[in-house]
Amino acid sequence: MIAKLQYISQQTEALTHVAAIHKALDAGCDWVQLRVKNSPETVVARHAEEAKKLCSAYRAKLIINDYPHIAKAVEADGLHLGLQDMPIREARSIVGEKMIIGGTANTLEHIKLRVAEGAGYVGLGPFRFTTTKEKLSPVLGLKGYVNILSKLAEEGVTIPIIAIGGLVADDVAALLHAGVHGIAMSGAITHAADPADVIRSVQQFIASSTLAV
Ligand code: TZP
Ligand code: MG
Repeated sequence: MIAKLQYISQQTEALTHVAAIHKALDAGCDWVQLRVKNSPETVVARHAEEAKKLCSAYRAKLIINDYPHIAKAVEADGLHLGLQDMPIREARSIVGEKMIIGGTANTLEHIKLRVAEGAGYVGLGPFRFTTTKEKLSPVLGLKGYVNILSKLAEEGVTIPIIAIGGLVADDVAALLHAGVHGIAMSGAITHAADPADVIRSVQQFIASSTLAV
């Protein structure tokens, strides 16, 4: 089962990745992605070990961005790969059959590629401009999501779609209504004065959208 809210880790002046993850876990996140950019693999591996210990203590799921060997070594629950990363099929041979592999997409064609590759979910975005990711793909906006999701439905393509990119709690209801399975958030949680308040709002939107179905 793919969760409805994924926290994407982000380092700040005040917080390391692991401290940011700890804060998100305390605030109620139960699905976390360790996303470390521009660091040597040995450093990422150390963060991953610490993140794994923390997530296990909180009974939260841990996804590792970019590094199949690290995901395997720390026995993460999942691996997330971008379009420029190792193909999902190749990563599967490293991480084994059980691990969830999520893949990034920006278009309908990317989603179909991810399905063909055997992804367990797709991170579709960006929803709007964000400084969290470098080399951002074209912004989709709500219209872009509605367009892509309706074509997926027409063509009978089923895979959990996770919206990502500049999301705040107030975006969640419309995106769930458009048909996304869940959402991924980084900055809106990391930089919140009260992350628990953001997570509570998101979870309320999720609960009311589930009731509406
Ligand atoms: N992929 C597309 S946008 C994005 C990623 C990893 C960044 C998400 O972070 P934020 O701070 O929620 O915009
Ligand atoms: Mg990547």
